[in-house]
Amino acid sequence: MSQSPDHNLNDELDVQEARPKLKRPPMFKVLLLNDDFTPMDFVVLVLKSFFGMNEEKATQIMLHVHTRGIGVCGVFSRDVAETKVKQVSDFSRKHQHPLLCTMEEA
Ligand code: TYC
Repeated sequence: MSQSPDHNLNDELDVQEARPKLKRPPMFKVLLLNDDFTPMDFVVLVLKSFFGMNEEKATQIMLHVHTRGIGVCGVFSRDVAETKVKQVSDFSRKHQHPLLCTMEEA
Protein backbone atom coordinates (compact mmCIF):
# COMPACT_ATOMS: atom_id res chain seq x y z
CA MET A 1 0.00 0.00 0.00
CA SER A 2 1.50 3.30 -0.98
CA GLN A 3 1.90 6.09 1.55
CA SER A 4 2.22 9.73 0.70
CA PRO A 5 1.16 12.95 2.41
CA ASP A 6 -2.01 13.20 0.35
CA HIS A 7 -3.05 9.54 0.77
CA ASN A 8 -4.56 8.03 3.90
CA LEU A 9 -3.95 4.54 5.34
CA ASN A 10 -6.54 3.06 3.01
CA ASP A 11 -4.65 4.51 0.06
CA GLU A 12 -7.50 6.91 -0.56
CA LEU A 13 -6.72 10.36 -1.81
CA ASP A 14 -7.34 13.01 0.85
CA VAL A 15 -8.78 16.12 -0.69
CA GLN A 16 -8.32 19.37 1.19
CA GLU A 17 -11.57 21.26 0.99
CA ALA A 18 -11.10 24.87 0.00
CA ARG A 19 -12.20 27.27 2.74
CA PRO A 20 -15.02 29.33 1.30
CA LYS A 21 -13.58 32.81 0.85
CA LEU A 22 -16.27 34.94 2.45
CA LYS A 23 -15.52 38.63 2.67
CA ARG A 24 -17.83 41.15 4.24
CA PRO A 25 -18.92 43.74 1.69
CA PRO A 26 -17.08 47.05 2.10
CA MET A 27 -18.79 49.94 3.87
CA PHE A 28 -18.56 53.55 2.78
CA LYS A 29 -18.37 56.83 4.69
CA VAL A 30 -20.49 59.62 3.24
CA LEU A 31 -18.56 62.87 3.66
CA LEU A 32 -19.60 66.50 3.59
CA LEU A 33 -17.06 69.18 2.59
CA ASN A 34 -16.96 72.73 3.81
CA ASP A 35 -17.27 75.71 1.50
CA ASP A 36 -17.63 79.46 2.02
CA PHE A 37 -21.07 79.90 0.45
CA THR A 38 -23.57 77.24 1.50
CA PRO A 39 -25.68 78.61 4.38
CA MET A 40 -25.32 76.78 7.70
CA ASP A 41 -29.11 76.34 7.90
CA PHE A 42 -29.10 74.57 4.54
CA VAL A 43 -26.42 72.10 5.68
CA VAL A 44 -28.43 71.39 8.84
CA LEU A 45 -31.52 70.81 6.67
CA VAL A 46 -29.54 68.35 4.48
CA LEU A 47 -28.34 66.39 7.51
CA LYS A 48 -31.86 66.21 8.94
CA SER A 49 -33.54 65.37 5.62
CA PHE A 50 -31.16 62.74 4.21
CA PHE A 51 -29.39 61.35 7.27
CA GLY A 52 -32.21 61.24 9.83
CA MET A 53 -30.44 63.52 12.30
CA ASN A 54 -32.21 65.68 14.84
CA GLU A 55 -31.51 69.42 15.03
CA GLU A 56 -28.84 69.02 17.72
CA LYS A 57 -26.86 66.28 15.97
CA ALA A 58 -27.17 68.00 12.57
CA THR A 59 -25.89 71.27 14.04
CA GLN A 60 -22.98 69.46 15.70
CA ILE A 61 -21.93 67.76 12.44
CA MET A 62 -22.40 70.98 10.41
CA LEU A 63 -20.17 72.91 12.84
CA HIS A 64 -17.58 70.12 12.74
CA VAL A 65 -17.45 70.36 8.92
CA HIS A 66 -17.42 74.17 9.08
CA THR A 67 -14.40 74.24 11.41
CA ARG A 68 -12.46 71.13 10.28
CA GLY A 69 -13.23 71.21 6.55
CA ILE A 70 -14.71 67.72 6.23
CA GLY A 71 -16.94 65.42 8.24
CA VAL A 72 -18.73 62.07 8.19
CA CYS A 73 -22.53 62.03 7.79
CA GLY A 74 -22.79 58.27 8.19
CA VAL A 75 -21.45 54.86 7.10
CA PHE A 76 -23.48 52.79 4.63
CA SER A 77 -23.34 49.99 2.06
CA ARG A 78 -22.06 51.08 -1.35
CA ASP A 79 -25.56 51.37 -2.86
CA VAL A 80 -27.00 53.39 0.01
CA ALA A 81 -23.93 55.66 0.15
CA GLU A 82 -24.17 56.32 -3.61
CA THR A 83 -27.85 57.17 -3.24
CA LYS A 84 -27.16 59.61 -0.35
CA VAL A 85 -24.39 61.35 -2.30
CA LYS A 86 -26.70 61.76 -5.31
CA GLN A 87 -29.64 62.97 -3.19
CA VAL A 88 -27.50 65.58 -1.41
CA SER A 89 -25.79 66.71 -4.63
CA ASP A 90 -29.09 67.01 -6.57
CA PHE A 91 -30.74 68.87 -3.68
CA SER A 92 -27.78 71.29 -3.35
CA ARG A 93 -27.69 71.97 -7.10
CA LYS A 94 -31.45 72.51 -7.14
CA HIS A 95 -31.02 75.22 -4.50
CA GLN A 96 -27.91 76.58 -6.24
CA HIS A 97 -25.54 75.88 -3.37
CA PRO A 98 -22.02 74.54 -4.02
CA LEU A 99 -22.18 72.02 -1.14
CA LEU A 100 -20.03 68.98 -1.93
CA CYS A 101 -20.84 65.46 -0.77
CA THR A 102 -18.65 62.45 -1.52
CA MET A 103 -17.93 58.93 -0.27
CA GLU A 104 -14.89 56.77 0.55
CA GLU A 105 -14.39 53.23 1.75
CA ALA A 106 -14.61 53.06 5.55
N1 TYC B 1 -18.88 77.36 5.85
C1 TYC B 1 -20.30 77.60 5.59
C2 TYC B 1 -20.66 79.01 6.07
O1 TYC B 1 -19.88 79.64 6.76
C3 TYC B 1 -21.18 76.60 6.30
C4 TYC B 1 -20.97 75.19 5.84
C5 TYC B 1 -20.87 74.15 6.76
C6 TYC B 1 -20.88 74.90 4.48
C7 TYC B 1 -20.68 72.84 6.34
C8 TYC B 1 -20.71 73.58 4.04
O2 TYC B 1 -20.47 71.28 4.57
C9 TYC B 1 -20.62 72.57 4.99
N2 TYC B 1 -21.82 79.51 5.66
